[in-house]
Amino acid sequence: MKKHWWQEAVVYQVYPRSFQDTNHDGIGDLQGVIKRLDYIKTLGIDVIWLNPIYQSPNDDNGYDISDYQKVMGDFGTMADFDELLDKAHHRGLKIMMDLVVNHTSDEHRWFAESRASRDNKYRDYYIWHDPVDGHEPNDWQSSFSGSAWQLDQATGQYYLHLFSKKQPDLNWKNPDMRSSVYKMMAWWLDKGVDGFRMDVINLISKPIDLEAGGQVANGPYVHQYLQEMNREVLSKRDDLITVGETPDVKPYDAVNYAGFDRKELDMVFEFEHMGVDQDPQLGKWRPKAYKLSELKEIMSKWQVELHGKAWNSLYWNNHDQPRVVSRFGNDTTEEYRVLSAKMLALTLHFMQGTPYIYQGEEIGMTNNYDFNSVSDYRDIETVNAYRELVEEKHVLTNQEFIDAAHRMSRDNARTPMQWDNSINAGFTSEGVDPWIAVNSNYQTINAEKALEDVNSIYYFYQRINGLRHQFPVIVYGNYSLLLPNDERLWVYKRSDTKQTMLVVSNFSAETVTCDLPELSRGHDVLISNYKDDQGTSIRPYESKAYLYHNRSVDQ
Ligand code: TEU
Ligand code: CA
Repeated sequence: MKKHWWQEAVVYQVYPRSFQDTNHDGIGDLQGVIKRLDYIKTLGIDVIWLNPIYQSPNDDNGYDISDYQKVMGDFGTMADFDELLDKAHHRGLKIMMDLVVNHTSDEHRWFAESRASRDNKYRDYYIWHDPVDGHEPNDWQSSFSGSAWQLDQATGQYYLHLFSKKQPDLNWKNPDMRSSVYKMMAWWLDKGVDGFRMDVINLISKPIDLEAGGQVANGPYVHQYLQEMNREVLSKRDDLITVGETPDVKPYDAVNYAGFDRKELDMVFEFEHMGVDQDPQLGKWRPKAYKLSELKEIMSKWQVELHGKAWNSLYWNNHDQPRVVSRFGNDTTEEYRVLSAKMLALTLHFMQGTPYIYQGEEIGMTNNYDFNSVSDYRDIETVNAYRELVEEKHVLTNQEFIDAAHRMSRDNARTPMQWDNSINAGFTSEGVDPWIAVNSNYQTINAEKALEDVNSIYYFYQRINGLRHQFPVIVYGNYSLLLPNDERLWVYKRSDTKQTMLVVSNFSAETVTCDLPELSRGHDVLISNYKDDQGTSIRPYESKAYLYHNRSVDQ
């Protein structure tokens, strides 16, 4: 199998709006990212994924783009971006941009033209449909509540929007539209960016039959479009990194999107493991307890079914997901928060795939339980779901919704990065109101404190990143799960011809005896979140990696 640099890389995701404000407007900006490049480099990062920085009315915080080749005023200027790119490259940090081409903002000039008249040359850049019996063309629903169709009075047709009504879906069947996207991509690559994270890229090909119900993902022409994009743009550059965000994919889909020989994408973000604590009907708005055995089964399946065929991404967090230490760890005490954050990091990062660390994850930032009214939330997904489920359909009470939002709202990931224990956590200056409230635990949880504490989660991530760069078996080795049915321990092996590694993690607050023979063999403890090793006795949230030299533990 040909090796690629991005298989050994570690990515750090920056949500600029919430990362660092430097011009006292309460909104993070590009100069703020520049200010924190050394903090990111010191963590052992190779690539920074920047969430969208393009001109946008911010209906969906930048995922509604009105000009792909202009920087959003809130974040600064193109000169600031050029400075960031240059200073990142000087530090050996690559920059991956967020490519949002399933849809634009309704304020994009293409849409302004498209909606102007039925015979406008941009009409076919979007997906328009006549009313059916005076109503929406079908029953597709937006991810942000309500119908996925919006009637445009001027021309008497509906346009499709899988997300907000200010995010009209682009028509990928239109070759002129596709070539406009490829030109824009090439423009950014000519500036020297190093790759793209592609937003809901498996939604770009809509089902042929609009009467088709069910899922829109993985439509009939998606692979033709991605192979064309690769041919026209990506293949013409060396050493890019690309990752597709692909809701509703299974491993066999991923082998088609990210197969080593497919000439489409390098890897994808799957969502299967992010669904273990969600209700089948109400999803995140009726969260449920998850079973470790189910989480292990899903992630182990992805490890095994992609091995040798395609590449995995590895993530617990991003700007759409709640904070993992609150979700799959234990944030109820400082001791358990620190132990379980480290346990989650080691468990994830010693698997096969490219790890993505979301800002704040490296200091164990938690969900925000301070928000007690829907007015505290900023995320369109949360606000629209409240209107639909509480106010319109009365499916949930106000408190049930707030309890669910405390656990699952995307805003849990979007509260400002906690840099120090000053007012506003050093995200913005004192006396300035940040665009969303800072989590009140910033005096306990902040980067400055982490950098001063050799036992902090930050330095544990730094060690993990170092080990990944040191031991090929972590990157390329086989993966096999042990104790699949155990609901407290996650134990897996990584092996190649030279080395075997064992990772043992306790997802519970109890001490568990693990009498696997592997635990009593001669080994070195490579890394642990405890100071000592008590062999088969695995303490609360303990996580350790054993390295067996020159022989498989089966021997
Ligand atoms: O998210 C796509 C997506 O599937 C989200 O709706 C996600 O499933 C949901 O938020 C999880 O609760 C991408 C971006 O990451 C997201 O921020 C945007 O809102 C969305 O696309 C539209 O661009
Ligand atoms: Ca700012």
